Amino acid sequence: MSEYIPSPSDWVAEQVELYEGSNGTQGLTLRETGLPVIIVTNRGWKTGAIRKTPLMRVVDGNNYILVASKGGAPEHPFWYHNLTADPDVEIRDETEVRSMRVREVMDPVEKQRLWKIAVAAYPPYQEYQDKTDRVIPVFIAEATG
Ligand code: F42
Repeated sequence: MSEYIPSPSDWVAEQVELYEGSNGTQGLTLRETGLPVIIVTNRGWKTGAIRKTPLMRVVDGNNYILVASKGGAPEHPFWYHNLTADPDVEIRDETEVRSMRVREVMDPVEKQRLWKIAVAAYPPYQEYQDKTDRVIPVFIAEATG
């Protein structure tokens, strides 16, 4: 069983600790925004380690939209590479944990539709995209089985 390596970014690791440690009853929002957050458990493509990545909760029906924004940084977040290498993840949404499979959304029409939903849920995503020439990737996570 691979080990869990917490994020080196303290506030992120602390949110995961509180969210998971409370079985999905605390630490459920992005700090003072009050906006809901999910925890995506993914596998490090280099280390094989378990990584836990909080993301904004953006839903499309029963699916989740995962936005690799990283605050509009010039490079993708590491978890983008993890998901690309191994699309099988676990998503914790409060007390519910589901096995899901992700795929990067490549079709421009589908991406436009999902991007609109994501920006409506978390408007800063648009600011992030406006401030970088990196095209922010979007994944859709669908239930497996
Ligand atoms: N980030 C987003 O991109 N989108 C969001 O909607 C979002 C919401 C959010 C809400 C709450 C919260 O607490 C954080 C939130 N974040 C959001 C931040 C998100 O959780 C990540 O911290 C951020 O996106 C950066 O992702 P990252 O995977 O680049 O994280 C870094 C800090 C990290 O964990 N680095 C590790 C390290 O040791 O430096 C490596 C992690 C890793 O996956 N390593 C791979 C491995 O094999 O283990 C190898 C990776 C490689 O390519 O080398």
